[in-house]
Amino acid sequence: MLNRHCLRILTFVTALTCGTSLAEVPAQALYITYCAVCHGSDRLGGTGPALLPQNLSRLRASMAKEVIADGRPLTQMPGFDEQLDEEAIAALTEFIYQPPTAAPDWSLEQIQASHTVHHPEGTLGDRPIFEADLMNLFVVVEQGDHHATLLDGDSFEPIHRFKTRYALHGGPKYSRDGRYVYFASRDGWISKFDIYNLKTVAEVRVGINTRNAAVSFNDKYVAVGNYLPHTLVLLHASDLSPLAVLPMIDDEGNSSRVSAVYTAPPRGSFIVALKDMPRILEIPYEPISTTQPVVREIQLDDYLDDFFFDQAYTVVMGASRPEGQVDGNTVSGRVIDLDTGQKLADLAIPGMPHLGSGISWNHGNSTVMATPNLDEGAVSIIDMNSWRVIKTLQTKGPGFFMRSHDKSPYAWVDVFFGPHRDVVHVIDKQSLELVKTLVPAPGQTAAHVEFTRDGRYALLSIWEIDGALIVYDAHTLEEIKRIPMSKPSGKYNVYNKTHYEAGTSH
Ligand code: DHE
Repeated sequence: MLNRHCLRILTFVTALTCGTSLAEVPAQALYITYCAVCHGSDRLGGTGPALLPQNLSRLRASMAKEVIADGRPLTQMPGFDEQLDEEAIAALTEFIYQPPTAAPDWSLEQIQASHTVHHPEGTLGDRPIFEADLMNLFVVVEQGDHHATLLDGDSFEPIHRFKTRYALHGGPKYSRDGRYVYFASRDGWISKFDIYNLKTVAEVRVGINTRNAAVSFNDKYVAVGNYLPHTLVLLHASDLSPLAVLPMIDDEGNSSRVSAVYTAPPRGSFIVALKDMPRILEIPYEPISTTQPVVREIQLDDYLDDFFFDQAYTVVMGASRPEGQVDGNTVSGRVIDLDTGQKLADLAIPGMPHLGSGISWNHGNSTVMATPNLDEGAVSIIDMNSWRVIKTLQTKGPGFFMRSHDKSPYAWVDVFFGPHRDVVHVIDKQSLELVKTLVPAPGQTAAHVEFTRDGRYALLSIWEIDGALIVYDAHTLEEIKRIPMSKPSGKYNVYNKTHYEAGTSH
């Protein structure tokens, strides 16, 4: 018996053989013929990524057309310009940006069906198969060809380069001993990689459009936040087997996307930011294993996401989306006490602070927090006792990532957007002044700095397909080494991440 897909292909083939122009073939039939085998008949993804509006929100339609016509270099995506004319490519593009008729779901059964254990626990050796300071390793994500490089943080020599899932997002997370690293892809894949043995040990697909993953400080659980469907998924960290799917639905039946999930080691809990509900959720690590996790709700006055936590995880700063007005001042953030659930302060920062990229350090008798701004060329420096903005530094354009290290006198901030995206600013942490502006590769985006374990060197990405990782002496600000890489994005030092360094994102 012919199923619906066969029927569509048949309609399409018949249309062609009858001399019908491609323009008359329904876009859905084109999709089934050319795309479904890799991207799934329901557009939820397969060997290729999901092709739904939510997954494509970061790809311009003009670029999508180019990819359909010419393919994507260094991936399995071929070009179709010989089979499809301009009108057919335009119709296909329009089709993939249309929402599906029914909201797609991704159930516990589908998660279970995707779960694969390549190397069960105990089957691989317990010692690293290479020599290096295991606490000074970096994982560098290379977006250009969807790979990651394990880099020795002393010699700055790559140890191993391996394939990742398509379009990783958010920082990869380490187990406490630094042996395992967990990656999340925007398409919902979570992968667990054994650094000692240089092997991916388990994988599971937990959603259709995923935000990020967090690992509990007791190394037992992985929590993953999804935009699609509206769920938080809890996994066993040992083999990534699913434990629970928590729909983000309130008593009235309203549901919300998860903006991000964070682990809060001193609290022994996960903290969940919601995009469409004015509340924060807290889920203690225990008793998650009962599959009836306790969920504490903190009600808010407005919608907050993009969180920055103080080092003790007693206070969270969240960005208000959209920003509000209090006493005639623009308020773009709130400070919430996580124990009492009370609002401590409004943050009077203009524009759109990128709090998730914020860093903190001691300054005089206080602690300050600095955040770039996604809307404006400004870095806001906030006193964490008074919650007042004590300084606003003008930069050459909106920045995305900020970084420092306890042992470094400097904080680095990139200029991610605009004509000066090749520029990186260096800020003196005591004078709170810009002391140097570097242009590492004129005309090429320079972004995302991370420090070595001892803070002596700062590593920066030239965020281009033919890009590079540049190693700087973090004191003299001189370039030490340039390592070619394919659009390197984030880089993550095992020590700084597992010790929750104040100068790095957590
Ligand atoms: Fe990210 C981290 C949200 C766009 C690269 N990004 C995060 C985190 C959040 C977030 C909540 C922290 C999670 C974590 O690390 O576990 N990012 C968002 C957005 O809401 C936004 C603005 C829009 C979106 O489409 O998601 C966004 N992010 C981007 C990009 O366009 C970037 C530059 C390229 C990309 O990879 O898509 C980007 N985000 C990153 C990186 C981190 C990140 C490299 C990890 C930072 C770190 O150093 O830890």
